Amino acid sequence: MRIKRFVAHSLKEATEQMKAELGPEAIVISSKKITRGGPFSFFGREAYEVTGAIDDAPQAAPNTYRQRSGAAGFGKHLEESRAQLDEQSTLAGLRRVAEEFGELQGEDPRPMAGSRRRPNPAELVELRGDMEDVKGTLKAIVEHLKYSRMPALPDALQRAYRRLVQHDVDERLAADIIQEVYTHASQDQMTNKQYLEKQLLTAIAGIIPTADWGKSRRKKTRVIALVGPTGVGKTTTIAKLAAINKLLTGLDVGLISADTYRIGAIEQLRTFAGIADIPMDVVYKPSDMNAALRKFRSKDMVFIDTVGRSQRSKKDLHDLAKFVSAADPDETHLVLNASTNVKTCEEIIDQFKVVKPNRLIFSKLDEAASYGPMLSIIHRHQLPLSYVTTGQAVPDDIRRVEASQLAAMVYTGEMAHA
Ligand SMILES: Nc1nc2c(ncn2[C@@H]2O[C@H](COP(=O)(O)OP(=O)(O)OP(=O)(O)O)[C@@H](O)[C@H]2O)c(=O)[nH]1
Ligand SMILES: [Mg+2]
Repeated sequence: MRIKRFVAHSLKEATEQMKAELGPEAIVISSKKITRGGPFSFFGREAYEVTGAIDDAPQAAPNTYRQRSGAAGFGKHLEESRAQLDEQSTLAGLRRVAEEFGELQGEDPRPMAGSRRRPNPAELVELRGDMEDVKGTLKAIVEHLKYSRMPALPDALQRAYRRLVQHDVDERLAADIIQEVYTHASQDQMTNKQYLEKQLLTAIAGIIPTADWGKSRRKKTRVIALVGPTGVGKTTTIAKLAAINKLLTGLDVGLISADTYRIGAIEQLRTFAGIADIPMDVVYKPSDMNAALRKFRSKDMVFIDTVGRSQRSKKDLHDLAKFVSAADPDETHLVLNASTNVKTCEEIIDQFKVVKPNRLIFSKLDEAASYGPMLSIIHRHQLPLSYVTTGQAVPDDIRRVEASQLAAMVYTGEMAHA
């Protein structure tokens, strides 16, 4: 890959220079107006800088993909490309960019290291800005190479890969899913869009762990606790579940509130319990939990509402864990807001391990821009998804989603119909 900067009085002129020098296949990696002084300032007049690149490495010939990558298919190839990219292209590119950068600046980068002169603050600021530019340029190159190195993959699968990534599915996971479809499709099937989409949905569904809905074999009463960060919808979800199980399924249900921390929390659940005519008890300390559960021992189901806690407060989580372990629930559902980014969800799951959740509930799907993060999280942690909630209405806005429905939601970006 060759990378070069072009400076001219207009963007058009700079782009034309780039095409003339690097060829018509060259791509613009970045462009900007130059306002500061320096070697590109054209003596104080406005100037435009275009950084162009051309990948002069030979491309894989179409349809040799399958032969070259063998049974391991696309994912392996992508991994190889990534490794190659990381270890060779990127490093070599980095070196070249650094050299070209030095040349363009008219400086030899080495004297800095050897000389005793300390750069002044203005130089440091400029250097930092330049480094940011280089970082941005390299990121763009990596993106470009990633896509330009999979040209032999059938169009339908390339589109599917992009669609999954656009819907916020982790790139590696998306590649694994595409690989699964690619390695199992014949040459004819590769051109059948409907077939590929069906296989794709099956592949996505295949990586979603499913919850075991069997009744507890330990005891008659199924004890279900909901835990999670603040405001994710734990109490509302308990109201929905309790109402459905009592009013629609006809089960005998009890409620326990262990949230004596937040002002109004107990009243919130008590109001609902009154409306739905469900008995409710309040547990102020972990040692009271047993007595409350004993009171409800003839019930079919007991739901325990807990206090919302930040994943960043170890002490609070430790206290919460005492309440939960005193209840020894059959199911502990960790509630996550579907709009929370993957990194934060990861942190929540890691920190909430002290309360030993064995199910996930994603709440507020009605507010989420995409469902890809849910797939990445469920898959990575192998925690089955028990419910999703889709609005504030009790009890309507809650549902179980089958793996196939979730797969369709992730792929289409639309909520699946019940
Ligand atoms: N849009 C939307 N709002 C929801 C959903 N579920 C709950 N909410 C709203 O989210 C807000 C907080 O809900 P709560 O049930 O009190 O949340 P919580 O997790 O119990 O909160 P804390 O007990 O304070 O930690 C309320 O306004 C609910 O109506 C949902 O699925 N979609
Ligand atoms: Mg609550």
